[in-house]
Amino acid sequence: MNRKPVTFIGAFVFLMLSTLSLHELPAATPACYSLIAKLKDNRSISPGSKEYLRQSVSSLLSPASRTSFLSYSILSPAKGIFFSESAVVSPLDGMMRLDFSDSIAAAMALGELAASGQVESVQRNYAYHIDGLPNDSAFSSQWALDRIGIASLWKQGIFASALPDVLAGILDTGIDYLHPDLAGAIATNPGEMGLDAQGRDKRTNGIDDDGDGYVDDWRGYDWVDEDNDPMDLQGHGTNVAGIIGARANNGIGIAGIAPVRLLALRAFNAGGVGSDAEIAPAIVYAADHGVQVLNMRRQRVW
Ligand SMILES: [Ca+2]
Ligand SMILES: [Ca+2]
Ligand SMILES: [Ca+2]
Repeated sequence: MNRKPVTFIGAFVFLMLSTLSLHELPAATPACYSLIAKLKDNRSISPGSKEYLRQSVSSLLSPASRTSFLSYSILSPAKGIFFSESAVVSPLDGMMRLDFSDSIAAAMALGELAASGQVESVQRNYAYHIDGLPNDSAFSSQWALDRIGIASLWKQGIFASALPDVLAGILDTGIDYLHPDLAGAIATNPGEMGLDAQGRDKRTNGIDDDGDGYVDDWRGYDWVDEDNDPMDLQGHGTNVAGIIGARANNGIGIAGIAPVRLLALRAFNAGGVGSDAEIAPAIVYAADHGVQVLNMRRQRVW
């Protein structure tokens, strides 16, 4: 395969990322209400003893923090086999989101957990807002296309043959996979398509047929609602997807950079906000599913 277009797209996305850099808000910004933590001994916990995990966290907290410790959730998709020795090793294994009643309690708990010596890692569950784009998608597209001199590459016919093999992850507010300019570009997961042994459609059989920890994830995934429907409820992700991969020469909408395949990774809600608890699993998923270029732009809001 001609690698030029891959390098080219990578450079373009890097340009987008670097020019619209992630900038932190001042330290006075209110803290979040939750933490991301990993206990040191999570691998030794016996199967099914989730209550033990909650108690383990509680035991490391002061009485004041303990009363404001509301709930926890596990970031690894393999929630059911999280404690098993046979669990697939993932960077997310053992990662928990710990929710507290307010930001002060979360801050106190962060210090207590860090000082306990019993956690492998602990941090705030930072939240981000997706970076804005001009409303006029045609304008932003035109700007980008001018800057990168895409026309000469189009004339050489480079993209048409090489790029359908390239998988680009759109880590954003989802993608409107029914949009006529994008429908043909949405990446699907072969492990969740076709018929299972009982003759049922793998897309809808309620089973994780490919064993990646996600049920029926045949066209991306949604970490906001924790379901297999990454439909864009905000518009930003669809816009980004279009700039990168809208089908060209079909008489509809705009022409994207190149006809890559687009994997929908929904980690930002309808308000354009997502946190580490949604973003981290989406990044791991992208890597596990062969994404070569990952597009993500955001700025921290707390
Ligand atoms: Ca699956
Ligand atoms: Ca399935
Ligand atoms: Ca959904």
